[in-house]
Amino acid sequence: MTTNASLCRSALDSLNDHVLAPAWREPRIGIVHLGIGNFHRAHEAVYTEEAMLAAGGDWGICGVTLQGDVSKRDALMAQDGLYSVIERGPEGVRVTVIRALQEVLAMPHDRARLFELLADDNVRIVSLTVTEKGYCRDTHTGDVDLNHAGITHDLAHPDAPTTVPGILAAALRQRRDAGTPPFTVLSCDNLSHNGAALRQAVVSFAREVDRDLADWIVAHVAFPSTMVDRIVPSTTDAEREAALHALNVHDAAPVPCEPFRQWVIEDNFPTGRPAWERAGAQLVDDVMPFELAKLRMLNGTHSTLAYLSMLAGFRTIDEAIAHPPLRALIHAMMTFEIAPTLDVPPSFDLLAYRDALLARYANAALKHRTAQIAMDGSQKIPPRLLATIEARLNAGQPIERLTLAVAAWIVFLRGHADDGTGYDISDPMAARLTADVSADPEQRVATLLAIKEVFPPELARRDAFRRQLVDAVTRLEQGARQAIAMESNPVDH
Ligand code: CS2
Repeated sequence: MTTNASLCRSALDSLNDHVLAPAWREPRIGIVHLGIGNFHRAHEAVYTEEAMLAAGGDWGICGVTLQGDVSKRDALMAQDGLYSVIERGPEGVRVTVIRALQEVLAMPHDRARLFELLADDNVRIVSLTVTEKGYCRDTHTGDVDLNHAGITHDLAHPDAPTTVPGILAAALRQRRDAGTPPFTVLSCDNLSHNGAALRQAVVSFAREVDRDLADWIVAHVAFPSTMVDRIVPSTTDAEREAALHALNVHDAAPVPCEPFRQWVIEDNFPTGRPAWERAGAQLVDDVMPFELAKLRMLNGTHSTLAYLSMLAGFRTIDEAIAHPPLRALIHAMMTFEIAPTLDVPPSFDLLAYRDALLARYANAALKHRTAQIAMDGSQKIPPRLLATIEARLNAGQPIERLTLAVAAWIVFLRGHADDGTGYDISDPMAARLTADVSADPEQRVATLLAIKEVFPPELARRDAFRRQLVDAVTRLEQGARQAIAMESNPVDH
């Protein structure tokens, strides 16, 4: 059966089998979310809808895209904010239409409406998934990077901000000036101490424009930390077809994801929050152990798999993990090099966590592209891999597999796989990262180690690290599959 109908709220009655629960009261907007990408739509939005179904509350979401592109806004608004989440797992496919998203805005076009909502005291949470680069930080100080073009713009035009720190500072200034209680700012990005990192970026930006505002933010605004987890690839035609097949209406913006999801949240919301615990979120006092475990175990091995795969020619994570030597390498890397750096509560079984990750990677229905994970390496490598390497070096422990991962990124920057297939380097620092095309690995490693935005100088100075990196780059240049096989021994070095 073919149809021309598209998803819209008036068609929800015919979709009762594809919503979380048929009864639904349209909420007012209580959350503004910056960075309305696939991740948010398959994660926080789903938790929030379930929380509203279980416990009520006006926690409708207004999603904001910051990239100047109106196509996502238009596609979602044409569907009244509805879209389907397509869970793909070993048990099959489940298609659910999510209703929590009430409005979508595109910056800078909808600035007036965005600031109207940010001033509305029914909006009690501003959450974010803007990826590492959205924080515009100087990686060493953690303050906003005053040389960042967007920050320079926003400091010159604080009433027409374009960056995340600029938008949040302007919105909080509005609240302070109007005497409205501030919203809670909730980072959902893969950064260590994401709440504190965001607070520092916002406060350091505010300090440049208005010292009192900076002090007011420190005194009054909560920035809880979170650990977010769900593997959410980008959308392809396969999802649009799956949605049409299941719903018999067109969905231009479905989101694929794995069945697994996890959200650990520091419970610090002075003006309230949805009952996310009713949707399975863990509300805790200290997120740190969970955050670091996820960042180092999952994201660290994801990036490792991504760069080695780009060289060896594996297009998806499941294809990569099905290659026995690569699986053995990742297993050993987690067991011997990453898990020992983590200080988790006794109830957190790191080896079970490792095994669960390997099982998630093996999900052949998901087709999570390694090229997607390989993007933005300059932003991802430091928290995912370099922090672990530093911890191990400080403890006098070996770093072979972790170093191979960083070396794989360096070789990846040459722009082609071992079989000669070319690919683009998508990274805000791409020009600098690819400037040195010297054939000498020692020279290239030295050039990259000198980039302070990526490599902390204390680490770059360590001879043992530099030497091992040069060795690993040399081995990888002789063939990634061979280098993987050499590192796949299941032993602690
Ligand atoms: C991935 C993450 O694209 C990437 O860099 O490592 O998006 C990963 O899938 C999520 O953090 C899983 O929660």
